[in-house]
Amino acid sequence: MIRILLAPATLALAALPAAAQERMGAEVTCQPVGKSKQYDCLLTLKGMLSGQPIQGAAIVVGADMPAMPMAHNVKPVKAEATGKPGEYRFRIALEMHGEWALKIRLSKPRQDLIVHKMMFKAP
Ligand SMILES: [Cu+2]
Repeated sequence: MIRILLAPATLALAALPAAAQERMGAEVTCQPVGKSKQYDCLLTLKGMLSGQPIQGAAIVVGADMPAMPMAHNVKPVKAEATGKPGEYRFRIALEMHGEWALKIRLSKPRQDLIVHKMMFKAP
């Protein structure tokens, strides 16, 4: 009985476009801007299973240091599409070098939060 009821729901989910259901993953690479603690970053957003680039996303990126909770107050920035499918760029001003957790907050294609830890070393 339960199996019969579940089957149609599973089919309906499978019919949705990948971006509407699949978990999203982000790859991020950053380069320091001169000798400042500003970084120019490229973010690639993909479906974690399909690897398909996710286009038309609305993304705001914030940052915290996992080792120093509440110590920093980095202004979140909007990421802009570069034109390459699934690729976005943003410039973020960090307050010190070390390990940061980028908080990649999406409002499109759906609400999501991807936390991406990475090291920011002195140039
Ligand atoms: Cu810190």
